Amino acid sequence: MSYTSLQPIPQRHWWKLPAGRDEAIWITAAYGWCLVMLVVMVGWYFFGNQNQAGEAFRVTIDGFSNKVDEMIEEHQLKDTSGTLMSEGETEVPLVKVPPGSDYYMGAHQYSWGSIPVLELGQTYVFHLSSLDVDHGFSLLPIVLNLQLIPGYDYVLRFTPNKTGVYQITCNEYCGLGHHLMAGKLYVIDTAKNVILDGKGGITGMGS
Ligand SMILES: [Cu+2]
Repeated sequence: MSYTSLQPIPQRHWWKLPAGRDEAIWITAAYGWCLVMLVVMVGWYFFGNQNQAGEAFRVTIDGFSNKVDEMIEEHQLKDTSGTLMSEGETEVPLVKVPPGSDYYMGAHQYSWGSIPVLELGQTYVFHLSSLDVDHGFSLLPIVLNLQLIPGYDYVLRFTPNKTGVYQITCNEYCGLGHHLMAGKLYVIDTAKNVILDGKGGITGMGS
């Protein structure tokens, strides 16, 4: 039979009865697992490469914006005819900084400002910030998510280990054009002739 609140409970002080064997095993196992997870949670900080450096600096929007402009001015790619390379309706510049150097990415409504072209296996120091409101930097298909807040330079040391075209999306609602805020990042391998195909992709992969 079943009990409802209209009927008296089956036994007074039922919570004082000793736990059954099954229940005791379950509680012990769950508690043990909690302790394991507690240790592992701290362990993740020391093992593996999944942690970011957590390095950030206070900056001014104008100061950061100047850094972005200077970088684009100096390192925007040129095609064989010497024409500056860009993509899309809004002519987003393709920028290739020397390996080991800084890359300044200033997110703003509703663009990422530039398209990085990186060499496989080389380390770059990314500086990520916003030039207006809060934005979210999301690199796909790698699941890397960072919050970009105006006035802070978030430093990310990045060493790509796979060639390809990566997507950058904004994952923080930033205004009416938020859904348009899709960017991209190329990882090429010049030594192996995995290079830009000039049509929004790369060529020479899988050889
Ligand atoms: Cu957004």
